[in-house]
Amino acid sequence: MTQHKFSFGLWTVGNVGRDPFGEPVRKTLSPVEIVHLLAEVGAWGVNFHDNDLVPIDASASQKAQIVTDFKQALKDTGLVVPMATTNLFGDPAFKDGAFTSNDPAVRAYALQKTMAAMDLGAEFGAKTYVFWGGREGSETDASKNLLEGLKWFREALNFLCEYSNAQGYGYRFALEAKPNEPRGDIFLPTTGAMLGFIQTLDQPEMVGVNPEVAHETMAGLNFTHAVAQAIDAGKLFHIDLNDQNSGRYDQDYRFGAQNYKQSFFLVKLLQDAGYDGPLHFDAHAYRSEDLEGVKDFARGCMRTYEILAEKVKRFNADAEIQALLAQINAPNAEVEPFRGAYTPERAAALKAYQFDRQALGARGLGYEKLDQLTFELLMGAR
Ligand code: 3MF
Ligand code: MG
Ligand code: MG
Ligand code: MG
Repeated sequence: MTQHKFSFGLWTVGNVGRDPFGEPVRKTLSPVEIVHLLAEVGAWGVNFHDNDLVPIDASASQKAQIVTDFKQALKDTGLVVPMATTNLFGDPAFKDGAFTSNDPAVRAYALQKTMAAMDLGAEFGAKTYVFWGGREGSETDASKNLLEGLKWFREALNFLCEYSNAQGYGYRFALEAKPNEPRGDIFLPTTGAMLGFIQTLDQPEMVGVNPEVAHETMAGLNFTHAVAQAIDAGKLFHIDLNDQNSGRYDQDYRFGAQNYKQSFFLVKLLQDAGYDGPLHFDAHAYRSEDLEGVKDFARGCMRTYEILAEKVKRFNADAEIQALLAQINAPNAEVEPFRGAYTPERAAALKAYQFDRQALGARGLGYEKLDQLTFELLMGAR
């Protein structure tokens, strides 16, 4: 279990099972209890929002005690804190957003709260700082100047990049998109939108993304494709793994609980690309579970990733699958000269070449067979 950097947020295994229609079904665990639970199930790291660790109205002395106890728990268990983040969505002050609230005092408070949370994360050695926009968005666009909103969000991130550097924290920022919740409409709702936005920042090299399976999936998008775009851009700084049915509420299921095949392709992408950052499970146990069920949930997330990583190895070593892929991707010497950067000669040669269009369209691609072999491999039938 230690080969991968598996981490969980305090809010994940600590989830008490409250939902919009029902009260908590599990008792609140303290941060120290959660660290010990995570150590017991074999996790590597623990992440937190500022207020998962330190309640929003804690006094300075309460905070100092909490920090001391948490540090001791980390020391006792060997768990690390790879990532920290800010809760900019729970408090009523953020009902109209944080960095994009129309109220300049809320925007200033959001900056202040984030600096304090960055200080807290840095105390525990966190190197990734996540920004999930939460309530950055609107219900009615009558209420928002959308261009101002984007400008305010940019100003906040530019400010915080400078703050991180000035403090010597060495953070990399990871922006997390989520399309369907909790506002009526959310700004920058997809990983692709975040990637576009990052290029407009003062220090784009400091900022990447933290995509989450459930978030792209709930919008009916292919999450693995979003992650591929992030990897291609050199921007996959962190990842939130879980599972989700398309078109449903925010389910945050155990990784791999629903979409086995899609989870496999995601793990394959990560493994083949050599992603070696944290694998964070942003998920929680079914509401039906007690504390033992929470441990089953956490172990299940990690074990499913391990099993799928093993399946990736088998897929990459499977002679029949690899022969089929080699055939599908066979080079074609005749068109080889047309590949590469533009030159006037290459363009002229390509324009003059006669393609057999009918033959191109007539060729069967063998994807049915490939997909069936993939299914059989995943089911343990080969
Ligand atoms: C919401 C989320 C968030 C973010 C977190 C920052 C509560 O659906 O996914 O989890 O991941 O705020 O990482
Ligand atoms: Mg989420
Ligand atoms: Mg959620
Ligand atoms: Mg998340």
